[in-house]
Amino acid sequence: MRFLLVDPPHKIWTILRAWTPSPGCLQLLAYVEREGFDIEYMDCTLNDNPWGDLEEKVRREKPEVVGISVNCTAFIYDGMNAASLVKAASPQSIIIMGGEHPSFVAEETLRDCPAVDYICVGEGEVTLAEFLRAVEKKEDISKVLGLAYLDEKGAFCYTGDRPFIEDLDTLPMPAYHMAKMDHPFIELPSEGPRSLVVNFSRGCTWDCTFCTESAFYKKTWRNRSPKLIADEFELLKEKYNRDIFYVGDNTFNVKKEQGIGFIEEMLKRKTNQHFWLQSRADLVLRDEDLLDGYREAGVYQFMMGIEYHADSVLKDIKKHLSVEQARKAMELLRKHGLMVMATLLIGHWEETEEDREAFLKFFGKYVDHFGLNLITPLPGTPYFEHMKKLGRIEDWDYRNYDYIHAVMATKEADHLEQVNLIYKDVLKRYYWRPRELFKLFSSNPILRRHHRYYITKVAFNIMMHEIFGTPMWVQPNYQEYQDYLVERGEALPEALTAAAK
Ligand code: B12
Ligand code: SF4
Repeated sequence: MRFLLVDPPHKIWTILRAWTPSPGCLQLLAYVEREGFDIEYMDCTLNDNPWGDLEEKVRREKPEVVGISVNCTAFIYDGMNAASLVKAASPQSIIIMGGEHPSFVAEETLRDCPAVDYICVGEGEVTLAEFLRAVEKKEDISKVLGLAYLDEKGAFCYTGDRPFIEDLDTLPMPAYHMAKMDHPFIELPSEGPRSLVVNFSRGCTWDCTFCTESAFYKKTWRNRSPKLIADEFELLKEKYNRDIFYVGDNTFNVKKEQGIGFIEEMLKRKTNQHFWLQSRADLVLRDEDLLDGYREAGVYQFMMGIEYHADSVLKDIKKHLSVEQARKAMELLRKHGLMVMATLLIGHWEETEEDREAFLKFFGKYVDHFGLNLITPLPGTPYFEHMKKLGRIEDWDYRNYDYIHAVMATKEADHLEQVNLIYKDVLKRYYWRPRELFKLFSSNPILRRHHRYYITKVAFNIMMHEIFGTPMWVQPNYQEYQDYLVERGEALPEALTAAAK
């Protein structure tokens, strides 16, 4: 039984310009490898000829099962195109897709992309292993929990919820040995070539209306123990020379003990690694006594979803935070020598120019890094359902659901293009303040590096694009799927060309 897990070809985000092997894929691979399956991994974004290499590999090897991973809504068409291409190259291969977005909209995805045979709904490890076993032994697949599919008559079937894995420590070490860890794309350019994205915990116990993480894990949180986290960091240092990490856990320290354990382990191991963690302002306040410990253990930055400078908006999105708490947490972090990255949401329905002025004034004072986003109705969230009901969603092209393209207008700016201009304007007004420009010469090397990267690469690229129409940055090997189909020349089955998204 041969299984190929595919992370489809994606366009790397212009702002981060970062790529990383998906922690979810590496975890799935490690799990099914331990279960004894013959597996392979293809992170197509890294291939010189992403679509061509995928087609060629599948045509040649005809794996029995091909898994396709889609973790962002904005990536769903890449996943569907990859599924169509795989099906055309090897019609007998069974295709199973997984990840947050297809889990939330399983029926829509199956109907939109007939090449997808099954969708794994929710956490993937156990479902995938049971699914592969059932295919191998030709057993009844409808008995495997967590699967969605269309039956012969086209009716939507769901086998039922797969319970969450109780103890994440029972999972094996992610399969870094299967990733192209020395590929030059694998880094966060703002953090340097020895950086990487990792993920240890799953979920969050809050319920902010726009958040997929809390919806996907049904408001639960499970963590990996600090000892295993430290083992993973040690491996990444020793074997892969990585020492700067963006820890993708949405809320690293839901429990205080997680922070205590992490600090103790990292201080004990003395690996001299550096971490950018994510948390909430109220948890930073709760854990004030740990902040020095975090810094000594290598943490240099906390990213917090502070979102907005007005309590009314925080209440609307159910942030369960006050602006005052946010302000105190930002001050506290800086007092303890930790940098503040605030992720922020603009583009609210009632928002006015005066609000944005106040927004810039407030955040301009307290943040080291400005994570500006447009509030986006991601399928699966209560916010999506609410906006859909109100008829406010104007753009249904999921490619634009990446937090930097407007898909909804506001009361004041009634065209999406106006909202896009507002977004760019706020970004510009923030970055071109003297205070930000001084950061280019900061004595803090990490802050200096970040700002040099954002201003000289990202902001400059956007400015040149706007003034002279020079192209926006895109990774050198990027190819649109449609262009691949055209370039490929030889006729493809009509169904495949018609299915191209
Ligand atoms: C790593 C990561 C990235 C990497 C992408 C790496 C990659 N190869 O895909 C980078 C840094 C490039 C990235 C970028 C973006 N990201 Co990102 N990212 C993450 C992060 C931190 C971790 C994902 C992960 O591995 N999670 C852990 C694993 C366990 O979960 P999982 O991936 O869901 O996988 C499980 C299941 O879904 C399932 N599964 C998944 N695939 C498959 C496949 C099969 C066959 C099966 C059976 C099962 C299965 O099984 C897995 C194990 O249980 C998450 C946040 C988070 N904590 O999840 C955000 C997250 C996925 N990103 C998000 C977003 C929006 C983005 C961006 C589009 C914009 C932004 N503001 O950041 C950008 C731009 C993308 C681009 N064009 O570059 C959102 C997605 C929300 C959504 N529905 O769209 C998330 C959830 C963050 C958030 N809370 O908002 N990201
Ligand atoms: S605190 Fe963050 S991770 Fe938790 S529900 Fe809110 S936005 Fe999601």
